[in-house]
Amino acid sequence: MANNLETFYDTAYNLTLKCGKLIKSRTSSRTKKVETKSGAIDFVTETDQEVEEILIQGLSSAFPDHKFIGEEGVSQGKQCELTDAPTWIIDPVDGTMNFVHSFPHSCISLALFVEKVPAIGIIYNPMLDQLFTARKGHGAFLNGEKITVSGINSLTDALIMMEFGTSRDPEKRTIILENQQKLMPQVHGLRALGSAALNMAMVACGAADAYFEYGIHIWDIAAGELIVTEAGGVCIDPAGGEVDRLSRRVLVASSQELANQLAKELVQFYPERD
Ligand code: LIP
Repeated sequence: MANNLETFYDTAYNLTLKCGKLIKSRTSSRTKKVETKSGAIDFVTETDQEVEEILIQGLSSAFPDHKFIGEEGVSQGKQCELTDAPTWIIDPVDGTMNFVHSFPHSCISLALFVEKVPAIGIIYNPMLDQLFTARKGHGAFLNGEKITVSGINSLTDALIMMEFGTSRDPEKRTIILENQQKLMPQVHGLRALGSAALNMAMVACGAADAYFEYGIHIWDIAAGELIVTEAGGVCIDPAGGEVDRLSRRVLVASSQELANQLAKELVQFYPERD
């Protein structure tokens, strides 16, 4: 499988660069075709759909026995089922709201899971030419340079990423505001890039120290989990304990100590599982 992983990685890498060019060529367009999905501000564009099709077509022709979980396929009714088979987990444009507004923080998030654990992770922001990569056991990289988490192990020294999300659920919104109120006096600062994958990439390269969110999906976090852990960080459930990739909840941090402190502080929210 090791040799195969190299082939899987090389094929995914080249397809990601090809799709990045497509996204970058369209980011400044003011005539994007935008539709809504689960709610009034949960957007999908023709670029999201086209990139997912290119990735699935390219990977399935190269590896016919591989399976796929893609954001747009699932939103059109395909199964979101993770088996032991090699499975590509795809968010074709993570940060679609940012893409719609030409705000340059969107990325392709692509991961390969084998026997239900991540083996390859790729996060590519073509607008800023940031290519985050990881292969299990081989470390994490930004544009080919090795990256590591900050190692910060105290909330009082931490820059925390958290999101407002694209759901207008009043209970969730209340809990987001409660967590902002609780954390603001204790941490260095709160930030939101509008992309789960890019938030996780910031933790992986030490530009932020932790990120948590309720309401994300496996395709938002699949690549980021491996890139963070290969950079020396941790990925857990926001209440502590093992991450459950279909629970729509995630917390990553530069150290277990920081993860535990943050989990202890958070007001919890439990979305309906995928
Ligand atoms: C986005 C996530 C982000 C979340 C947004 C949205 P999308 O994914 O990356 O963390 O806050 O609500 O779900 O929809 O742009 O692929």
